[in-house]
Amino acid sequence: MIKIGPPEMPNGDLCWIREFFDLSQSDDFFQTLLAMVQWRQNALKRGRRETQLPRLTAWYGHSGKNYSYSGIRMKPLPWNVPLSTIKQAVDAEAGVKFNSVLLNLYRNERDSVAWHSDDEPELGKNPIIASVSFGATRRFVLKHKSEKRLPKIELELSHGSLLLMRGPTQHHWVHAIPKSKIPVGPRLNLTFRIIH
Ligand SMILES: O=C(O)CCC(=O)C(=O)O
Ligand SMILES: [Mn+2]
Repeated sequence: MIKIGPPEMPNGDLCWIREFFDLSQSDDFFQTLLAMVQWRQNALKRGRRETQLPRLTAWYGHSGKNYSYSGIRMKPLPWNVPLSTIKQAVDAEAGVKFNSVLLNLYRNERDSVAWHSDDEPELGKNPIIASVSFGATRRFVLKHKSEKRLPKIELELSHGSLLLMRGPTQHHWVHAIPKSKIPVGPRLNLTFRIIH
């Protein structure tokens, strides 16, 4: 377990467990979720222009826990067995009960997520976010919103890893998965959240 916080990461609180799920469990979850999840291609609307998100997404959770980001409204699909199993393990580690999960499928090196923080109002103040990764390793980068001189923090989020982001992290830091310059296979990421 690697903990990252002040002074290396002012206003941040990360806890990273690289082999949270073992290899055979991770292989299993990866294959099952790739096939079973109802992946969608969402688009961002800016005026009359629509831009497709550079990844596929899905939203699962307790019924009624709707989620909106960048103008996209998502109604949750009901929990399935692999997602509930992962949720149980993540809840136990984080010491909370998550009620929803946003899934991202990065099909190859060209898929990405742009700089943002998970700070939608329905997540409340100082939200805890639990991020589970399966498949190809991708670089996850964090940068401070106002202290531009602070170095970026980079983590190689690998197959079966769990990253907890807590406390004021979302208020002070943005994060991204940049496109990769070298070819990579598919990667799945699950961010468990508590919608109030
Ligand atoms: O894929 C990741 O590791 C991060 C995804 C993410 O930041 C998000 O869905 O909000
Ligand atoms: Mn995020």
